[in-house]
Amino acid sequence: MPARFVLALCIFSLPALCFAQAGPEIQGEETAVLTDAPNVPPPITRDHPTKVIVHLETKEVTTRLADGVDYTFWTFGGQVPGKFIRVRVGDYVEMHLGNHPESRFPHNIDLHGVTGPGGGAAASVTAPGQTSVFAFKALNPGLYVYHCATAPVGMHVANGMYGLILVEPEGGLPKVDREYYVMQSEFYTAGGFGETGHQGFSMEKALREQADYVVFNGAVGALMGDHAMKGNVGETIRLFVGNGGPNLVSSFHVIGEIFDRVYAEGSFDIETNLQTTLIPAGGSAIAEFKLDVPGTYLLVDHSIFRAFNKGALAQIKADGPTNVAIYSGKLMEHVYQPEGGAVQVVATPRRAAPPAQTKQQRVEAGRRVFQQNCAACHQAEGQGLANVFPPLAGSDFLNADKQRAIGVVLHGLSGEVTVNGAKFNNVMPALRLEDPDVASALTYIYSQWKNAGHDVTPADVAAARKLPAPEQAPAAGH
Ligand code: HEC
Ligand SMILES: [Cu+2]
Repeated sequence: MPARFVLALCIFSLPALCFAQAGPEIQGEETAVLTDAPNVPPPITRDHPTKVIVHLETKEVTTRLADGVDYTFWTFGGQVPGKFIRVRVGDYVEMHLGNHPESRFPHNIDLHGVTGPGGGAAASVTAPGQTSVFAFKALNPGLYVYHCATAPVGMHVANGMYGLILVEPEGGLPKVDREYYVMQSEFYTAGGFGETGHQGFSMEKALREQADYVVFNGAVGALMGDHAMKGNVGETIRLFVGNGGPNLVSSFHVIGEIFDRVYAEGSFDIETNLQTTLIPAGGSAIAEFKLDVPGTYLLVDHSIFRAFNKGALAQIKADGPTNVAIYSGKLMEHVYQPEGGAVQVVATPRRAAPPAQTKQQRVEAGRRVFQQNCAACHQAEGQGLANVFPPLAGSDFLNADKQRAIGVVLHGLSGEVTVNGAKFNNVMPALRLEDPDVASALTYIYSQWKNAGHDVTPADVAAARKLPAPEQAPAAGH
């Protein structure tokens, strides 16, 4: 085809033909399969580039940020993070960005996988009720963040406007058993963490980078409990992880797993055997690991207060047979213990004083056991932490059943529990304490904060140890 004729076609709106001139030929046309997190579109099996049409809709929706907390999210596709887009290197992508008629603001899209000014931002500014179309060739393979870049950019991103686009390399990615889409981001709300009701965006906190919430997939607990990601022992998991920011860098870590392979920062250069990988704001990583032993694995931002106090927790539940050659099942690795090694009572220091004999002695001895082993999570006055750690002070759950309370300390607790009308769905690890310490801690707790005053003796604990562990949702104590 004569060059001048091709140029004329380029100008007169047949750009696919232009691209056909550079690199392998574009063959055919398809509409992209888009998915909501944590799902990922199927791998690409084509061995040639094609024209891919992507229909993406920006939409402002009010929904759950945490239990009892609503937020008005601005989204790509109705959910945070935005739809996952999967194409192949060399593809010619025609992006149709529609802005829902009920939107209050114009939006656009800047894809980090685009070579061209603004990553498509200026070409895609779209008023409510309109659609913009632009096209680009996916020149570089990688896992890329896309986000809204309409002014004020920070606010559009802070409200939830980001997602991931995967540009597969030639020949695709190695086959794995399961792929998931996880995106971290933070929210700046008028009220503090857990303050109920509809919460507006706080520009002031965003400027100071003081996030109230740091979450995976747009809400506290979005990937916990019934919504946990799943796998089986023997399977290899691939996580496509993005960080929407707007401000914070993620120290992405899976408690109890080592990443066999990481495509750091979303580039297809492989690093092996990593514990924690940094994901910049506006960046990504692909982490792969084989599930060797069953249990619940926690995804965290290892800037750890974000995990246990601001929501940056997600779960993968692995089913299958135990393998004591790899993991004995007696050493707890599921939950990180903030401050003072709360759970790590490998050996309680020997006391000069004889073991507590009377109830009063147990109350006195129990104060220390409580402070060293329980207070990091349940707080100094047993008041707990909204949405994360249930209270022990005045706890109806605790007071109703002394046997059950002993069991909680011995075996841990997970799955949903309701304490004083509030729901918790978190993981308490089994605590490795000796019987007299368990007895003292509980006797102390029962004697405090208007609790029921039960006496728990070492004999009670010894008897409870002989009973089988109660059934629990995730395998907290195995
Ligand atoms: C690593 C954090 C952590 C530590 C340390 C911890 N707990 Fe818990 N505890 C939790 C979590 C989380 C739950 C709720 C579990 C769920 O949602 O299923 C819980 C629940 C409980 C409950 C039942 C709910 C309630 O509030 O009555 C009791 C009783 C309890 N813990 C007692 C203790 C005692 C006693 C200690 C110290 C000996 C202790 N915990 C140490 C995290 C912890
Ligand atoms: Cu926007």
